[in-house]
Amino acid sequence: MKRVVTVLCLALLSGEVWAAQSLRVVNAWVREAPPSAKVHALYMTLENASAQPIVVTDIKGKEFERAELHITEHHAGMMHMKRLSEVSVAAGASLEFAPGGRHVMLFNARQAVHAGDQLNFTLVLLGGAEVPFTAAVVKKDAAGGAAAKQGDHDHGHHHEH
Ligand SMILES: [Cu+2]
Repeated sequence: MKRVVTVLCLALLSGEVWAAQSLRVVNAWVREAPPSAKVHALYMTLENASAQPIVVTDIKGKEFERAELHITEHHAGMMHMKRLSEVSVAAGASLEFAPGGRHVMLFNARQAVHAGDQLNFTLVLLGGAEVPFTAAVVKKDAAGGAAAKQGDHDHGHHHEH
């Protein structure tokens, strides 16, 4: 029995490494918020290059006290945010975190966050493997602002207070 357990553990371990190596985080960005903001939002695209689904169970942000996987839903004209216990990226597919949908809610920045900063995050996968990545802080005005790039709004739209 002990031997069976050992073999299972080894299989799980190699599975973890493989999953961590197959998941890529692209276009990760954090929306710049007013200095008084208690929360920030992180957006990104997760790409699964493998032939099996990869499940993300948690996320950690070095510069924040807490980070949660969230989704914004619309019910009868009302907007709700719901915490997700996990997200699954299908085999060979990508999963988008974008304004108005999935996002990572970041609570209580340990220090001021400014456009241009690079922040450090770690995705935790089912089984415990971790995928570190960085996200740039970007200043964007409206929700979405798909065309907005870093530097596009450096002409007086500062939110000082
Ligand atoms: Cu949220």
